[in-house]
Amino acid sequence: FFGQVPGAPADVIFALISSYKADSHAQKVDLGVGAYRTDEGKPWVLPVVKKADHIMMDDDALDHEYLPILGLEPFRKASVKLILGANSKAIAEGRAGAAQCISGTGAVYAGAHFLSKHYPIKGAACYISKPTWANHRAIFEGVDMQVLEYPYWDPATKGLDLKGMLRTMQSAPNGSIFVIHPCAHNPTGVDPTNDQWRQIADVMESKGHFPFFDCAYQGFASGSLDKDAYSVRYFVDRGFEMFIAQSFSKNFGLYSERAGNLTIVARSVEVKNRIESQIAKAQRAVISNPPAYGSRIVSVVLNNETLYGEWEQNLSTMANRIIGMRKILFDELIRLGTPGTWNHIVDQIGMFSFTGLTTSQVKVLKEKYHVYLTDNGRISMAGLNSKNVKYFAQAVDFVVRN
Ligand code: PLP
Ligand code: TYF
Repeated sequence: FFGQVPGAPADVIFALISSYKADSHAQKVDLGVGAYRTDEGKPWVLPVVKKADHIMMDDDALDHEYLPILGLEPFRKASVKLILGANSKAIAEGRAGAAQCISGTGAVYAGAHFLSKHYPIKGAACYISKPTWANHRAIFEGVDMQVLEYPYWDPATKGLDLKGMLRTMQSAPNGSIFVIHPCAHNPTGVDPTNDQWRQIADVMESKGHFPFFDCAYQGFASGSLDKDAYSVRYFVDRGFEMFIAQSFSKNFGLYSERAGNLTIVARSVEVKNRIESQIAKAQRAVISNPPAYGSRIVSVVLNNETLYGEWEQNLSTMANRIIGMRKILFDELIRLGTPGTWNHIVDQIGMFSFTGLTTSQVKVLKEKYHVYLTDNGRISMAGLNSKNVKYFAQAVDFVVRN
């Protein structure tokens, strides 16, 4: 049957993980995947997650029955509250809905799939930022939507190309779909300011565009969960209907447990219920119902004031270590007198830095220094630690000079 099937290319990031693992060099450095590491370069199980684990293990009432199709009720409620804020008018008015999904990826997929079936404007295109997380294109093309790009990164300023972004939003047909990173943009680490969000909302409102937020790093950008939700809450206050895909992979360190949620802000309770019913129908055919373990952990923490406070502290530990590494890397490059400007290393936020290194420089980093990062020059800051940051700075210094 399958003699004609062509092979598909490997996922870039997962291929990078494999080549890093296969490298036996003692000083190898992994700056590829966006996963938090301790200063010892090890994965970190958050202490609050360990606590939640024990609470669950001691709970004799827990069983392994199926969850409902849309997932664990207290998880869904808490996820919506986390992103929209406890005082959100959308929650008070009962028009905020939720579907537990297979982590952030599954939430983007569930939303994209729904839009491909039910978006009122036939043939509406979906705009993603240039650059963005590679899966955005794959997911929206996978549900047969036309994918276009809006400018985001300005290589000249190593910052946001706000003009280009607004120009594209302005010239896109009315009612287009825009996938937006609410905080800690992947891969650039560049976010709009509050005033820039206002300008973006102004254009999107006047054009009747639909915002689809993909929130994979709440708590990682500013270290404050509320501040990181600013853009989403601002858009809700302005009266937008929207989807928000939420991932708990990074902020809970639950990568493999696939805990995520699609928050839906609709114009009315009625419409919210109908959207949820359609997503439930689609979800039934794809996963039947979501997995329980990760969502139970998240739910235990989000629904307990003490544990919530501990989670915030764990988040600060991660965010602050990353900020510290930015500073050390920056200082090192300045000390070495590495040609170019490096302020963007400390100005960018979240898990990633978009260094501005070229594909050929990245190649030398890998071949000569055993430093692994994506071809676009993105580094996962969490891969840097007190033992390898100077080595990395020297490697960058070399490739920039040669
Ligand atoms: N969206 C963005 C922008 C991401 O960077 C990621 C992963 O890092 C995700 C979504 C989804 O990740 P996951 O499926 O592990 O929640
Ligand atoms: O960009 C990253 O490193 C994270 C991790 O299919 C990731 O988003 C990468 C690829 C993928 C899923 C997660």
